[in-house]
Amino acid sequence: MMYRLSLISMIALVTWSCNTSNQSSEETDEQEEMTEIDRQWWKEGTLYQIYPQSFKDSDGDGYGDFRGIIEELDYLESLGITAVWMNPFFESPMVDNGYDVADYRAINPRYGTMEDFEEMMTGMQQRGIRFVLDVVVNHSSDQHEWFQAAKKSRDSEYREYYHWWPAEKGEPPYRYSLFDPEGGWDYVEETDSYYLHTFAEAQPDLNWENPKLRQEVYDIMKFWAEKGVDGFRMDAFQFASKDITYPEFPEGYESDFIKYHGLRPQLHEYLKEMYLEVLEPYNVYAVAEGSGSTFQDAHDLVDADRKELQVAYHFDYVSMSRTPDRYTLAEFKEVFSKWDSAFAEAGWMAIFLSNHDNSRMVNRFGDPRPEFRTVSTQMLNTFLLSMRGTPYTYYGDELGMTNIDMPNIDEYVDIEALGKYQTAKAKGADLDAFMKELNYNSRENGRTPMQWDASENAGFTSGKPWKRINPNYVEINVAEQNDNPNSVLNHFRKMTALRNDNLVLVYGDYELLWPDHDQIYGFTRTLNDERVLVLLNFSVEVATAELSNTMSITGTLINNYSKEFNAEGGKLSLEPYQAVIVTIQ
Ligand code: TEU
Repeated sequence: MMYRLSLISMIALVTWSCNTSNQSSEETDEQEEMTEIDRQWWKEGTLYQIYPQSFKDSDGDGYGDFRGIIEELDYLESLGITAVWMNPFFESPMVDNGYDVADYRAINPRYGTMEDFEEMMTGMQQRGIRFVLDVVVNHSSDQHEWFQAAKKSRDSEYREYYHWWPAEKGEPPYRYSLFDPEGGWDYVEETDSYYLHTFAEAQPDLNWENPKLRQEVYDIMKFWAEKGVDGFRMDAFQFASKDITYPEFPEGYESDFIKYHGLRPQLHEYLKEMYLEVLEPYNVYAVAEGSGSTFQDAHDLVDADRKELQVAYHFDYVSMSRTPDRYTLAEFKEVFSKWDSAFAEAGWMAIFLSNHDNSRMVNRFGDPRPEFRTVSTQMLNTFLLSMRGTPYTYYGDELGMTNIDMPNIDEYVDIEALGKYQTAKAKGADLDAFMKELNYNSRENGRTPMQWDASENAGFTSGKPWKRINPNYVEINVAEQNDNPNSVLNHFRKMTALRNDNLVLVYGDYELLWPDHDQIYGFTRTLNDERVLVLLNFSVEVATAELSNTMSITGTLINNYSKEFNAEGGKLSLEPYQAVIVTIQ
């Protein structure tokens, strides 16, 4: 009902028209009648991120694979999601779990074949789920044939695909590496030179200043666009353009390395070129991983008139709550509210609370204790799915999957964690304190296998899982939650349905209420005459607030407590982690 009312008064300016293959003609007619809003499929609905190695194993080798995902296509559809972003599954020596690509057109056999991929993607698209590919082109693997040829001869046709510093010029100017404690240059004996790597030693940076390399990248993207992918997530692209005169950077510059390594003006030229070569002709969109350091940087990347990328995915919330002393609700409100206001008039962004580079959402922002895990995860999912911006849900967060306890470094395989450990050790840091923090925030937490049921190995694999399964799978799993109407899973499904049916939750203006309240995060969303109020108790205590007398509640859309929500006389009272969305006038 609300959906229809909002549509009547609007005409979409579909400036960059979306793929209409699974839109009904009725919907298309309605879009033509709309005004004011630039409707796009990638703004509406919910995106679900799958870490393929950990989702479902079909052949018992302990690694998730495409056929495992095919087995769960109906599950994906049941979630009410509208797109899937999958982490890399290309040929790779797996130094950084696939973010080190050795062949951009080949599938790592661990995940299956190209036929399996096509069947999986088509299966999603037939269910109204678009597919977003991870494009990792700031760097390749050192096993890529380009690098293998480039490192052997200074005359190789691929030499200029990478960044080199000839040893006869002496030591190269220091460059910071995110994963390598020894810095960003590594020596290669064959050609007596150093190559640059922003990430691990096995991830040499590609030279975007070279037009031939850029053309290779566009050709790779076209290859996948022709296979039918609907969008791209541009991994670490901020670092792609470099000043190849390699100036010295001031000492200690790494504390602000994005300023030095990221978003050179030339990058915008390259993105415009990519837009014209790939995004526009193939009618696909692209998400920016990282958005510079200012709002202006983000706008310059994603505003429609820039013709570069389309969705900003910034890191401000990621920086919050990285340590076990966590965040304050005031900070949380401030970060989300300021980004919302920055995008109120132009541009678009993703909203997320976790991903494969972070620990689990409920540990960082909610309350993982068994008695509060369900309600606090539901509260966070209510938040995620009622904000402006496209919600990006990480697999397992629809169940309330939690961090895994890994106090001992011997169990860690992630290159980032191992690099940080080496650095801490070399600096003589307090290793007990370091391990405590790593256990809380490491990327390993978010990569444990999906918890399907209470059987051995959580129904993830019949073999030995590549990574230890969180022992709490016995309580937290899909099978257990499927039949429980009050589960995190069924609440998530209600939220996706609510968002899909109410454009006010997608496009409505956001207004923060009670900015100083230290328990409640309340905000309204307004689109024409539609108005909803989102009420979230971020605390373990009952929380109260008073509603302004200009607002009256007309109905309840969702409530994670079975007790009826009432607000007699404008007095609100929320149970611990209660989350309610009401309509208001
Ligand atoms: O991450 C890019 C990035 O900027 C990282 O610093 C990220 O913030 C860090 O890993 C967080 O702990 C991307 C991918 O998301 C990441 O998984 C890869 O390891 C990285 O690129 C290299 O490809």
